[in-house]
Amino acid sequence: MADPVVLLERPAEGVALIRINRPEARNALNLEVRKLLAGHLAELGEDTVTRAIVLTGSEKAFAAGADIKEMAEAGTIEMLRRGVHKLWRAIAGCPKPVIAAVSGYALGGGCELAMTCDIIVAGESASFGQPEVRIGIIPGGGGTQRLARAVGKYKAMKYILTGELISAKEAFEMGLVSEVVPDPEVEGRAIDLARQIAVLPPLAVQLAKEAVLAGMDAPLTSALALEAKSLQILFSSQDQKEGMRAFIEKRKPKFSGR
Ligand code: DAK
Repeated sequence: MADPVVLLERPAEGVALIRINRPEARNALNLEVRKLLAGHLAELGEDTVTRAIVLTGSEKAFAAGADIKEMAEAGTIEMLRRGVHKLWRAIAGCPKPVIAAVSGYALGGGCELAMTCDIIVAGESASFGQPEVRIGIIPGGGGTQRLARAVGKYKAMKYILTGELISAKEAFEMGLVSEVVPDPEVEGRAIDLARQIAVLPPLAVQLAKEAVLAGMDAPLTSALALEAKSLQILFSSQDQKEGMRAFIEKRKPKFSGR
């Protein structure tokens, strides 16, 4: 059987691509897939070559949610024992930019997975949603919080309480996705964005991601203090000197990642 998660090392310099590969189950996220995703993201987060990561699925589904068949008969203690929330944390904790390339369905845990990414590129016929309520549960991978933070209380409530799907167009209009592109261009566009990020100074990229994410959870004054400190820290980096000197000397910068 084909690997349920495939890691493609270098579709472009400094870029890694992770593909969820269970098309026969609409890429439902079973434990094996989640563990593989967490493992790959942890490894890519640490290696010195990867600068940006693209996470994608197949043509019909980015991921249709957690694997319903795997959890249908589970009890509370079994759910506790599986520790799935720890895997979610590992996925969300990647220090490098992760770009979701979404084709087809991104539902339930699939929508939550996309929302742990930093940029979401969607195909025109992609659809998003948190339909958990329809099967007797609620979003458990961050959906109640990340969707409300992304689109606001009233839109989030509408979709979480009805389970109604969200078209790519609506998702873009409400701020749930970064860009909508023609279906055949989704992966290429995501790789292109990753390539743009991969040539930038990685410390600045990392601290920018950290400041945005940590700042969203903090009061404005603390968030602004975090931003100021992160900026000051970057003045110790060689890449800051190189970037600014290259601008002044009218040449292309050569970033070292230091
Ligand atoms: N789980 C398991 N199998 C799934 C699946 C899923 N989520 N989605 C699709 N499949 C399987 C179908 O059962 C079918 O399998 P066979 O019958 O061929 O064996 C195959 O994929 C093709 O599906 P369909 O025939 O239904 O394909 P369609 O193209 O007609 O429809 C669809 C695609 C995505 C609209 C439909 O399959 C669908 O509605 N899927 C379910 C969507 C859903 O309800 N998603 C939410 C799941 S609940 C947690 C954190 C998070 C979560 C849980 C815990 N913790 C931290 C503890 C998350 C929960 C969820 O995501």
